Amino acid sequence: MPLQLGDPALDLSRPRVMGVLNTTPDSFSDGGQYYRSGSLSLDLVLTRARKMLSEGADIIDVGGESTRPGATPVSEAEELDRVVPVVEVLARELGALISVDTSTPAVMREAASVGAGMLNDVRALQRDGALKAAAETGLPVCLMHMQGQPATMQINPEYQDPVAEVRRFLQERMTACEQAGIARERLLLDPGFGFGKTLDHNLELLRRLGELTDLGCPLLVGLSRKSMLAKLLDREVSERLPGSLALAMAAAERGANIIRVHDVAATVDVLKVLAAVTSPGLATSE
Ligand code: 7PM
Repeated sequence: MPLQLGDPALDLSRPRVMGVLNTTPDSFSDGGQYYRSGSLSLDLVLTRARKMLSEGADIIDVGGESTRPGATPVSEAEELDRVVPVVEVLARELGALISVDTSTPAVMREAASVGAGMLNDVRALQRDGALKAAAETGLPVCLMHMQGQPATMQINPEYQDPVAEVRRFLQERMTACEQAGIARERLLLDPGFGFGKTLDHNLELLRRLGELTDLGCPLLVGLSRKSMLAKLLDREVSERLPGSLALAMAAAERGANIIRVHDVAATVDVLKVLAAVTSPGLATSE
């Protein structure tokens, strides 16, 4: 049975694009851009989401908590304020598939009640009450691997074998989900690039991404503008588009089903070209 991601269900037989929409005032690459005289503007958010959809995004990922090392933790009330009205307006006005980047049970519940179509948790439902809350929403859930906690995860990440450890963690969380009433058919998995990983760990995980496909769930990856590109290319965040596109293409070739990106139009182009190269006849069939 295919994953019921949106209605009608999103067809994951080709890679799809998830556009990032961060409503934090301090996010590392697109923070603060939806604020006008100090408060979050739903108009600015809507304009941005419309643009991403017109460029070919299939999902909009709304997040209100910055997981950047050193970022100030957000209270539940603050996260609710930053996320719930945004999800509500996007779901209602655009009818688009909206994912919520949260680890907070109350945000999962509220977002689901106003029309979210998917949960995306960088903590893989490990917070108290998150398994239960996610189960009760009935929504698909993306489980991501992270080593350590956001504040300290990049200090000295260590693995014997990053692929084996990520696999083991994801399998364990899949089991926890099943025990909490979240069927495997509702899950997506993500190795969590940049979350407690060195450049070499990230590259090995990407090189061997195909080894995660047999876990039996669609794979989601986030590589867009990440610091592995700073290390590889010595580029500022605003100069990481070509590198991000190369990473997106490498991920798609290795079986990624959903690519989480900031630059939707460029990524859609890359995936179209890749699809034309991979499947003869596709380019001219419509
Ligand atoms: C600082 C560090 C700021 C990391 C922003 C980030 C992912 C995600 C994020 C990912 C899934 C970013 C990240 N990354 N959710 N949320 N997978 N599923 O670069 O890789 O946007 S936040």
